[in-house]
Amino acid sequence: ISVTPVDDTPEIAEAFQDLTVNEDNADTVIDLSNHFTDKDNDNNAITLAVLNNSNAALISATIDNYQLTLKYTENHSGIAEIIIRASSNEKFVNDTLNIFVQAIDDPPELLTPPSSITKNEDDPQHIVDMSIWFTDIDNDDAQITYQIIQNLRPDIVTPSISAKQLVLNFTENANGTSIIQIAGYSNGLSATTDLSVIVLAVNDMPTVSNGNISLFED
Ligand SMILES: [Ca+2]
Ligand SMILES: [Ca+2]
Ligand SMILES: [Ca+2]
Ligand SMILES: [Ca+2]
Repeated sequence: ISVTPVDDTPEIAEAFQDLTVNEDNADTVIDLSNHFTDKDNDNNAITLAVLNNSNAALISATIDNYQLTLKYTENHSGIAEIIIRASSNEKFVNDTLNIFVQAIDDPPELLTPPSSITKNEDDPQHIVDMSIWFTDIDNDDAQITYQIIQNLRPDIVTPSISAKQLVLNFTENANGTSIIQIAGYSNGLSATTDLSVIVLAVNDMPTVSNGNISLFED
């Protein structure tokens, strides 16, 4: 009687559990050195490979020395299915890892800081477009709303907001420098920026306060 040795396929020793992480999570490293077994040989004779990654735009999956490393694409969320193949002496088994990356609402960010504004005393109303100041990675920037947080010199300039416009009205005969702090809000989160408003003094023409003007006679 001759007994022909049978090469058994490798097996999954401990199946993957679903993995849930947040957007922009640090890399996940999973030790796979005992994830698969083979009756015929030691685990270190098993070779591992990423057979398929259903969402490479979301996650990169690499295996080095039985360590599976998952890297998450910045500001991306969604689902990926990673299939790992364990091969041993030309036989193989696959295991599937489901990964759920949950979206996180990022606060808006300052995109284009406003340039300072220099005006002359008694200049007419000035309007500033704020629509390019802030950006939000999660949604259209058109959804950002604005609020005046602080005005350093209300005695020289009065700011008000109309949609995405900052309206500046200047106080008569007042000059100096004000700093106006503006917040951009997106879905309850905010960023702020400062706008410098410089009002230059202008020498007013002398005015006649009563009808009596004394002129020198020669
Ligand atoms: Ca085997
Ligand atoms: Ca993010
Ligand atoms: Ca986000
Ligand atoms: Ca956001």
